[in-house]
Amino acid sequence: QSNPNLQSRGALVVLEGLDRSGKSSQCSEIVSYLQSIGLATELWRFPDRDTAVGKMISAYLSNESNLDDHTIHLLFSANRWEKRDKRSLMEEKLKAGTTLIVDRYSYSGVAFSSAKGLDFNWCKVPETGLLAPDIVLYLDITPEKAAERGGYGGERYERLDFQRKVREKYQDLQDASWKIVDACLPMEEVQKKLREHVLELIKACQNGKPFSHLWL
Ligand code: T5A
Ligand code: NA
Repeated sequence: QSNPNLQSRGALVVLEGLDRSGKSSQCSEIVSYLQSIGLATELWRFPDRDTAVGKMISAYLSNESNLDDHTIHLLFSANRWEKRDKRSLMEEKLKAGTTLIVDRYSYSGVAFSSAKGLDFNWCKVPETGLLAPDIVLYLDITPEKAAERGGYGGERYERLDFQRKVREKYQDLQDASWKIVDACLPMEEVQKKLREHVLELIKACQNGKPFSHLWL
């Protein structure tokens, strides 16, 4: 806090969880809330389906195309690296004081691909060197509960047996930056817990918190 080399910056917040755990709903809630109290905030999401790579990912997820497991893994990773293109846009935004709320990140990349049977450590390698989130808010739900929510079954990974494996892999990825939040609570209660974590973190980042990179 007293170190003059530490510049005030925005926070890098990642939401993770199984399909239908409530990530997208909660991300937009947090963004609106933070903006409403005057904090510069942006919503990011991965996959970003709008880029050239993102369009390939989107076709794969909706079963319009088939790709080898390694290939799609690297595309998901490339989709994160392309947002880094020469300079780190993410880092620039954060340094300018903007907080980023990110719907899925490298943890999804590793959890989903390793759940298919790819080597866990191999899956982590292409993510190495990306900016590490200041916090990972994991929306915890059983695959059975998640499946009871609307619209399940449309995309490639939305199967119970598969989501069970993904949940195990997520458990293997947990580190000190993770906060586990019960995603089965009513939405407002989930939001309250997320806000508390995020506000505390933003304060720390305003006082200057060093950046770190995956996978530390
Ligand atoms: N993937 C992703 C990889 O394999 N590798 C990678 O590197 C990355 C980044 C697409 C897929 O890609 C995989 C993971 C995914 O399978 P996506 O586009 O983010 O990822 O799609 P989903 O995660 O499937 O997004 P969903 O829209 O299904 O889930 P969300 O965002 O978690 O849930 P949300 O907010 O849309 O809510 C789902 C429903 O639940 C209700 C909501 O109203 C909504 O109807 N709900 C609640 N109901 C009761 N109580 C609560 N607390 C609720 N919260 C939400
Ligand atoms: Na989503």
